[in-house]
Amino acid sequence: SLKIAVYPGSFDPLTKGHLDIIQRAATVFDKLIVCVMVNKSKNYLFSCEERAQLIAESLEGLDNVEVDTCNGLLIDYVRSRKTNIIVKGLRALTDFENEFQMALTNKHLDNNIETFFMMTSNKYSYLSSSLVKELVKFQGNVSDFVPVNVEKAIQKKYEEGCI
Ligand code: COD
Repeated sequence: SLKIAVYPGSFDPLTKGHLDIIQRAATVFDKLIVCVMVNKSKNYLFSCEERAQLIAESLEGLDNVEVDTCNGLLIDYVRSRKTNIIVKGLRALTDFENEFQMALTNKHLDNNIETFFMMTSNKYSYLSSSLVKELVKFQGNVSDFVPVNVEKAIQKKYEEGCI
């Protein structure tokens, strides 16, 4: 049977670190669904639709990757896509604690759920969406950290006074 995996996140906005996980996970699973979701502890710069649009624009050549949005519970979404596989990325120790808590909570809610962690690539290990937003706020160059379409979109947010 086809192995379908869900890669959930805030993606506010997509970085080259996220993209690296997407590209690598797409070679491991038959189909990868990138799902833009809500993390209650975050305030978002981009709307859910904007975040999904920026991801979709960055997926050129990745034919087995789909983008979706959901504002519900992750495990409900995963089940609705007829799979039990979640993919997450891991950067430093700081990610571990959070991801550990979420993976075990999801497992408790549905024992059938399996979370797979992919180690960040060394060159993106320090990269985060919040770092990118901070750089743009002070007009630092983020072209090494985000795809070109994201760079344009975030610069526009700056010009609109949102950052
Ligand atoms: N290299 C590798 N991986 C990276 C990098 C990088 N440079 N940057 C980020 N990642 C990974 C993160 O570790 C994470 O796995 C993923 O990419 C997405 O990261 P973010 O920061 O965009 O997304 P988060 O952490 O805010 O996403 C949290 C969710 C939205 C998935 C979570 O809150 C959730 O599941 N929400 C839905 C409601 C729900 O079910 N809540 C209960 C959860 S137990």
